[in-house]
Amino acid sequence: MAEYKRIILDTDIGGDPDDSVALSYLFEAEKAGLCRLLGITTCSDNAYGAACAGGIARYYGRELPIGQLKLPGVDITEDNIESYPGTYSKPVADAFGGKPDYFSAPEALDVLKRLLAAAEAHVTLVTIGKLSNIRDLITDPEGKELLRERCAEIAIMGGDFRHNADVSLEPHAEFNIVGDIASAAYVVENSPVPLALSPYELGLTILTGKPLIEKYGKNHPAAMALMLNGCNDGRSSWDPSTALYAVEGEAGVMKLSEKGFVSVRENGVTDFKADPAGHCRILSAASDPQKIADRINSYFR
Ligand SMILES: [Ca+2]
Repeated sequence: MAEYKRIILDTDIGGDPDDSVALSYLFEAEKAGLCRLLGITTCSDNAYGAACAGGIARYYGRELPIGQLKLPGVDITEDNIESYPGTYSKPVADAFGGKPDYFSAPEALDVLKRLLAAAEAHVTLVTIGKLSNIRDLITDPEGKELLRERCAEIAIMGGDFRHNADVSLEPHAEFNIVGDIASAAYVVENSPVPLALSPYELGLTILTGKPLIEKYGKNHPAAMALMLNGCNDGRSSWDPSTALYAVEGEAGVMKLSEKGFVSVRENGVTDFKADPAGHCRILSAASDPQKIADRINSYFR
């Protein structure tokens, strides 16, 4: 039997709908025998991230550990939880019976450590939100050791490096980096395992998810997420491209840069400097970027 990729996903699901498309791709790839999704953690700025991810898992007939980052400094109770809904996470969780809820969900860091400790072979960690949970994992001595032992690579949706190639461009600070600049800076500097970064410019112009809308309408959780956000032609593929790389590698449609170091400025702008001693590489399209979207969408038809 061909070896499959073991995947752990950390996601800020509930805001931008491309997380829901990425998660659906992972479950479709799992059905195709390409990977096994071991568990999910959320770093969402809403209180329904875990339940939303659980709704998508339930749609695909899967039960798996799901952890939620309990929002630091925020005391969410039954009385104020409606103030933290996210744009689509609550409707998707409600419609698809998503569990666990915010109160019963285990802490994301505990789930990450438990999943790594139980992994039978090397896993690929995929992050498609801010890097808060990953910093927590690396600053935890046991977590850092588990990463070193059990994780082959972290695939990160984050950064924007266009100004490094064309110095006339104004640098753009990317959303996932800006969401927690200190954590992003810490992770790119201190990760004990190699990093592959899928930058803003890779997924920006290519849309995925439309076949789910055409085939299922609101009967599919990711299609529902897209429709609730007005993305009836699909959504930019930042997160799905990162998931595709984690499962299938360059897949003939992407290519990795040479090795180097990524740094994060105080304002969230990212820079890449090629260096054979570096542990970071940057993804780009191998040829026509549309081929990346076509490959992801092919699982949804
Ligand atoms: Ca995301």
